[in-house]
Amino acid sequence: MEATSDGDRPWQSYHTVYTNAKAGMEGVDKEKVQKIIYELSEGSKYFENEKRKEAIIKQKIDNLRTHHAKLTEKEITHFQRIADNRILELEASRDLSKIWLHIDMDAFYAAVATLENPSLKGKPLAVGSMSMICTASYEARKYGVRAAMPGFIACKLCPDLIFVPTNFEKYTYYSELTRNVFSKYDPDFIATSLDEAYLNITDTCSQRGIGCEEVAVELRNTIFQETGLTCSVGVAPNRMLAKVCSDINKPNGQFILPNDYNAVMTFISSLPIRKVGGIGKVSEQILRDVLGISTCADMLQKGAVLYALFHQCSTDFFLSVGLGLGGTDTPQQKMRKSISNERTFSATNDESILFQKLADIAETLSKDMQKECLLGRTLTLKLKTASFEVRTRATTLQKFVNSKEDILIYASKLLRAELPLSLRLMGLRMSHLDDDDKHSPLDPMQKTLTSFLTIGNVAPIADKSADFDASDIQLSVRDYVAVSYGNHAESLNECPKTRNKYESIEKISDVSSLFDHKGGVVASSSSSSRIIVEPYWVGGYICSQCGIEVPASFTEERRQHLDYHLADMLHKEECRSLLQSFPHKESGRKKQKYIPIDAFFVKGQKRF
Ligand code: DCP
Ligand code: MG
Repeated sequence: MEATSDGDRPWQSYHTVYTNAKAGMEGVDKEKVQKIIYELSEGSKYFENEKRKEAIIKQKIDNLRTHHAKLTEKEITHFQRIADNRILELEASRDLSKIWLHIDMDAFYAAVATLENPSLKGKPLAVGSMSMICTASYEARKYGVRAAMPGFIACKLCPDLIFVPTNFEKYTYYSELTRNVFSKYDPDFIATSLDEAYLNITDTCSQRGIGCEEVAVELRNTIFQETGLTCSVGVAPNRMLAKVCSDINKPNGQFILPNDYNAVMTFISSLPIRKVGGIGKVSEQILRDVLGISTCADMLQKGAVLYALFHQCSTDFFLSVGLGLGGTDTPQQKMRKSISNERTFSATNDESILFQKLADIAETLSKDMQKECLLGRTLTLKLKTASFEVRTRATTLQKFVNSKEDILIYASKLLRAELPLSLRLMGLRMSHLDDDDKHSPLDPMQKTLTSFLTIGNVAPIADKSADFDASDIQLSVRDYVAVSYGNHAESLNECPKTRNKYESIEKISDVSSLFDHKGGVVASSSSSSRIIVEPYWVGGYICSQCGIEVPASFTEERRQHLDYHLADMLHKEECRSLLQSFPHKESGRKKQKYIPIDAFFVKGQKRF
């Protein structure tokens, strides 16, 4: 933001999520929008939070620049060799045999509102309220109005703006209609939100002997016939590229990137990094300001320095972006098994209100779980404070649960440990799920204990890939990560959002959370005897803990997956301490310090 360094035009560097261009905002007078947003938000908590984040990022950029400047020729040569080898390996993994289609409904909530009330057609429309809007029609976007923007700012940008309230029943209804169509083209389609999905259309194309272009046109027509809504489609050899492509001809358009090496490399050579899912505002800023990287192709040129400055899994991701690689296999269904519900509301520190809201969320979550016959064992509480800091706290239960009462007991315990606090969002997520007919409630505890006894210490191996001390940047990045989640769809005003097991993520957020990994020891259970290292993504997509693959763009999936492992680690700590009371089982082991599980939920302690 650097608001003070720009003299009489401080808004010029005031880049917020509101000033990011979305489809349909190409001709917008960016400076005018920035000025209005700056003036209206100056002094607000949002403004303060943006300043705080900016200071953290600036510090990180300075540290990285210093580190960059200190790199010796020998180090550069060393990292260049690593980068060259990795590029060869990544290239060898290129799979051009699959055809992926990404579909994204156009101005979804606004389009549904217009369908229900045709008099709104062609008018500047915002869905939401004065405090927050969820989306805007393309007519409104011309004025700079966009999702996640407070309504009062939107009004200033577009005085004729019409507001309509949200209607989640309707969105779910239309979303179901679209999913019925998707399943005809790919029964294993991956829905990433109510209005977006990835379809592997390889089989459809070959079985029907038609090209992907024809499939895309037919699919869009069918969606329109079934729903009356338009959508945009991108087709490419992998999901990363397909998503980029679906945005190119929005609204009501499509873009096909052929399954051809030269076509992919040409496409990627001038693609701005920001267009790639997982590279958000912060990643873009860091890569640009530290290394002068602006296009995907630049990533390949800077491979050595990337390896020198960032953790291997981050750099692997960057290089794969530079090569135009992305997910081509359908992730295992198991990975999408988590269920959550969250609400945004006007910030309050009234504990009775907060506990009432928590009870409401627990009730919705419980109902959704029961509807899907799911039981869960890892409960995560997500909080967004009045100052926009996001915290997550997780606990692993001794048994699988899905009743409101059970969920509320543990959720309340997690919340109580954080209070007093003024909050604007709360959410509950249940992961580590199972079908309720598969296990008796006591099974998991038994299973964990047994596996511990047979496998022994399962702490993952610390990353030793780097002889680089990242301690200088680690703290600031951790802080940033804690505040960075949720720029996106979490800004709804009092609107419940339940994701089911088929909805893996709402939106892609920033891969900058990966930056923090060099030397990424996060939880030290006992400083002398044992170190727990947070699992990380080997090669950018393989979990270091269990080997399961989750593509980089599945940010929410990854978060849930890591939550699960972290909670599991904590649970194993408990088991380990229990075992210490049986010396004959522990002979030959070093004494472990018992860390009560509650210690990890102490106020202010961040695990993410
Ligand atoms: N949404 C939200 N809050 C956000 C972003 C989105 O509530 N910050 C909701 C409203 C959108 C829906 O999710 O209608 C789909 O999000 P998209 O990002 O796909 O946006 P749209 O479908 O509205 O527009 P586009 O045509 O750009 O896809
Ligand atoms: Mg959309």
